[in-house]
Amino acid sequence: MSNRQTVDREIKKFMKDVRKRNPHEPEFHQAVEEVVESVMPYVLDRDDLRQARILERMTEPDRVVIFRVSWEDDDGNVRVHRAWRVQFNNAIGPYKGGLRFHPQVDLSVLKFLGFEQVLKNSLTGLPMGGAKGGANFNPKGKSPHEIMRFCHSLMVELHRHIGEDTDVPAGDIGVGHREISYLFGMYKRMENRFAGILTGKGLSFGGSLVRKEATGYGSVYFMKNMLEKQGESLQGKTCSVSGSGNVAIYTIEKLLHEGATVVTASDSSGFVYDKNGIDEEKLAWIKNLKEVRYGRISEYAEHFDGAEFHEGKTPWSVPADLAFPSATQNELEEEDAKMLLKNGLRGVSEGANMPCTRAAVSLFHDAKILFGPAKAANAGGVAVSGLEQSQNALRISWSRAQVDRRLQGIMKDIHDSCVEYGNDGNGWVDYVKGANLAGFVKVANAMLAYGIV
Ligand code: NDP
Ligand code: 2IT
Repeated sequence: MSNRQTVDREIKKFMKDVRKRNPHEPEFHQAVEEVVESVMPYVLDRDDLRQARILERMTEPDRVVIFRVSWEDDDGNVRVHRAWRVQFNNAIGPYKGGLRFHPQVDLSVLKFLGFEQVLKNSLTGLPMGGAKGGANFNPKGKSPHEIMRFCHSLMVELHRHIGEDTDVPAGDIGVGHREISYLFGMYKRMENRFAGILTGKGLSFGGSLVRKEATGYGSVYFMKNMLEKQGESLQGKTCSVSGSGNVAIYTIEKLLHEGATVVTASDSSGFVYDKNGIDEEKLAWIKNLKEVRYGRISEYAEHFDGAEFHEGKTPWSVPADLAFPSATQNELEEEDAKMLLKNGLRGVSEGANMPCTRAAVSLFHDAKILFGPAKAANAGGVAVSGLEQSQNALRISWSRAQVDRRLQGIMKDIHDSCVEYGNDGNGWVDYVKGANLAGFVKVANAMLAYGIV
């Protein structure tokens, strides 16, 4: 066993090199550092992994494709954007991971997401490598025709780099059912092939039941598993949710099924606090607002009595038993964590990718509350994407109940892997360490088996 000093020295040395090799990529450094802190003691004890420089190889993407996307807006102006596909690691299966359309997308964000995806996909137990892509394109305020032209133009390049046995993109922030449909339509036309090259497709053209709900449902199943281990349930718990997109909506829906009360939702303009709770009827209204009308969450407070809109704020000042950050990275900071803990917080399930800063996570750990890290807690989405790939390959469709049962089984298995690798021996589980180590070991062993490639 390496002693703590040696471990700390090696982590420092490793991170110095990562920062030097990848300057100006703070999100990527953040994601790598968290993993390296978890896995370094294990790596130092395995000569084979050290000699093969597995950690160095795993933090370097297999390849990054960068390309221009030109398109014409409704006023006839030519617009130019940049898009990326980061194919991070395919040791255990074809590259798999979402596409994000957001003005703040850059290489750092996509590398952090791609790196996380490698370990997340490994945790699902399904044969999927990790990738991420997207563009610095802001879908907000664009007409449906503009979105269509952008998606079509993007696929004209992307089609060369993907395929059902190569790389299978899906949705993420700013990429939902509408965008996936446009992307799929152009791929099919260009290649004259109908194949499972994207997931999150419409149900009439190869999509899977429960894919839309999977990330949010999975995040709640993960919390349920953590609570059950403590002999508790979701029944009667007060929950705060951030975001009001795909993940947030189906997190709220499953929390309602489980008898919890949800008092917040948000978007980038602020959050709504509904002290009476968001019920099924109000949730149906939010779905229409966000999935059909593409409107703003502030309208909720205008529509429902007793609800307040807090402009420019995040929901973490509201007292809650459980928090489900489900919007974006670093949206829950140290001060938010302090406030939540002061107000009696008992658990967090990260629906978004890396929504809590490292300082916030550290406070949650010190307080020994339940903390489900993103790569475990939000793995339900990509897991059902994997099930969509299986259904496409078999040319069959499973029922809603079949897919949901598999999703619940996968979330339980992920939970149990985290417990196995993250148990401190005194009854407390470090789910961050557990998820990082369980995800890492499988990919590392596969890479080792291939030799130096
Ligand atoms: P959506 O685009 O459907 O929703 C995103 C939500 O987050 C919106 O409410 C959006 O508000 C808000 N948001 C986005 N960026 C910011 C920001 N910079 N500041 C504040 N709020 C912001 O995306 P998803 O729900 O699909 O994704 C949410 C998170 O979940 C992301 O971290 C994503 O990577 C992660 N995830 C998604 C999966 C999926 O299957 N979709 C799977 C696993 C993880 P606004 O509309 O105002 O921008
Ligand atoms: O972050 C994620 O896991 C996703 N955006 C889903 C990826 C996928 O391929 O379904």
